[in-house]
Order: sequence, then C-alpha cells, then structure tokens
Amino acid sequence: MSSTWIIIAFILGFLIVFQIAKASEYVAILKGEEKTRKESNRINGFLLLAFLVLGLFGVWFCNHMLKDKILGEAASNHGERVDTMLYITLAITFIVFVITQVALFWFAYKYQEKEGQKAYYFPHNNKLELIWTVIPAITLTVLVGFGLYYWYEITGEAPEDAQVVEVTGSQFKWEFRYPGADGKLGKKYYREINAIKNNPLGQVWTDPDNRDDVVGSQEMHIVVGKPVKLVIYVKDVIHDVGLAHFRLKMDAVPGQPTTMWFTPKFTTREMKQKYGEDFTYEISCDQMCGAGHYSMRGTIVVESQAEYTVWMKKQTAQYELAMAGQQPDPAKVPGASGDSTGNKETTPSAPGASGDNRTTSIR
Ligand SMILES: [Cu+2]
Repeated sequence: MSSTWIIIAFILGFLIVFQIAKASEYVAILKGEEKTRKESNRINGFLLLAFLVLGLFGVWFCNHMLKDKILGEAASNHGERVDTMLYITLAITFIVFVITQVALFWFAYKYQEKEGQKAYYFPHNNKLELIWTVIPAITLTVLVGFGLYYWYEITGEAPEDAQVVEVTGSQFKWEFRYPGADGKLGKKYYREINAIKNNPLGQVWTDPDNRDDVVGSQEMHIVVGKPVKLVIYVKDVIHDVGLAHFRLKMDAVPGQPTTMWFTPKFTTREMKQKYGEDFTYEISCDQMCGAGHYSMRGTIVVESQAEYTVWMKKQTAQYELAMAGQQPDPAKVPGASGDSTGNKETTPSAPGASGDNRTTSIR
C-alpha cells in the first residue's frame, strides 16, 4: 500500500516540477530572455552561498553529533600510531576542504555575470601549476611514507617474547590455536581436518609439537602489555581479521598464511570501566565471505598474565580431546596407551615430546 502512495507522490512531484518549468518558460518569454537569465544568475549565486554556509554547518554538525560514536581510544601501541596518522590526514584534508569549498562557492557568487564586468582570460601559469603539484606531492609522500613504515612494522618481525596465536577463519567462525608449554605450534595438514575426530584444524598428531597445542573457538585470550603475533589461516574463502579496537586488519588468504603483531594496552576489564559494561573487544570478518558473513564475530579477552595462566591451565590440549574421542589405535598413534581406565594421559614416545603437561603454564 505504502509503495502505491510513494509512486503517486513521485508522479505528482514530477507533474508539479514540469508545470513550474513550463510556467517559468512562459514568464521568460514575456519578460525577455536576458532579464530572466540575469535574475536566475542572481538567485543561483545566493543559493550557492547559502549552500556553502549550510554545507559547512552540516559538516560541523555531523562531526559534533557522531564524535562519541567512534571507537574510543586505540587499545594497542600500533593503534595509537594509526590514530595519529588518521588525525593528521583529517587535519590536512580538512584545511584543503575548507579552502577549496569556500573558494568554489564564494567565487561563483562574487564573479557572477554583472553589467560591465568581463571575465579575465587566464590560460596558464607555470608557477601556480608548480605550487599545486609539488605541495600535494610532498604531503602525500610524507603521509604514505609514515603509512608504509607502520605497515612494515605491524607485518614485520614480532619481538622475541611475543605470544603466538594462530587464527583460522572459515565460513562462518574463527578458531584459535595456542602453542603449549613448548611455545611451538605443531604441524598441520589440510587432509587431517576432521571435525568428528576432534581435529578441526588438521593438526598432525605424529608431530610432538602438537601434543600441547590448545584449540579454542570464537574467543581469543591474550595478555595485556605483551606483544601478540597472529598467524592467520583460512579453510575456505578469503576472510579478513578485523580488530577495530586495536586498529588492525589483515586478510586471511587461502593457502597463504599472513601475520601481524601488536601489543594490547588495556585489559577487557579496564575497557569496560571506561566504556560501559557491554564493551567487548571484537574480532570481526572484514571481508564479504558469504551469506553468514555478518555472524562471523568473535571476542577477544585481554587479561593479566596471572588470569591468562589460570585460564590456560583449565584448557585441555586438542591432542587429548582427539585421542579421547576417537579411541586411537595404539599401533597408529605413537605412545597412545589406549587403555580404558579413563586415564587419557598418553606417553608420547617421540623425543622432545615431554611438553604434554597441561599444568605447566605458558610463558
Ligand atoms: Cu568471513
């Protein structure tokens, strides 16, 4: 019903505009074309001026209304720099915006057609060309230079003591893997991926480094003030790890792991104190990846080292879950005891596989 009314309103509107245009055409004929043109020039000049004033007011008003709606303080060291770059870019573009818009609309008003006023013929000026080419070129080079510097820092080598978290995206969820006490992530092979056998990431169980790796879904735990290196994988299409509060974003590309690192500055609790109890650090998918793209939201818990250690102690290595679930064939799984006493502990035979002890805290 409402669409019928909208169509009727459109038709009426069109008829009114059409009639007004026709009427002004008759008026023009009656008054004389030149006089009408001058009058319409004057009106347009004033309208342009009004548009300038209203437009600038609108810009101010939008910024004023929306300034509390943006994400708040950046919650990582890299984020601070990204924000600084953003504010510098905004300041520069704002100055250029105001100068060009005022000049555009003010000139259109001031130099409208007038009796006895002739346009000045000004075809070329090398000096002006040089100024408005060189100044933007230098400014953009500096901005891009800073951007590249920060980009290479974010995607470059993480500090030695960085916590490593592997992030794997798939339609439509995030999975996280943490190295156990050995600090090493075990090998993966895509053909090993088997959700029923409790191996969602395709860990290769013969690799001893896998024995203590912890796998979680939808919630990532990291430590405040400690660098985190994300190693990003996907199982299907291109996704994108979006960490808006940390001002970071990285494509997750099939067949090509990507990395980035950052240091979280505030715990989730501190952010809740600042921005209200419903604050959540969010990991979103920033790449349209299918019908359920919108639901690909995970959370990040930033906590103290002590809290993280307690949390990590409560986790069970994926290896243990997988072995418990599938009643492994002792002949195939090295060191698997396969007994039915409920004791899920395995005694891996491979050398260097002693990092199985879940009570040992992660660095
Ligand atoms: Cu996605």
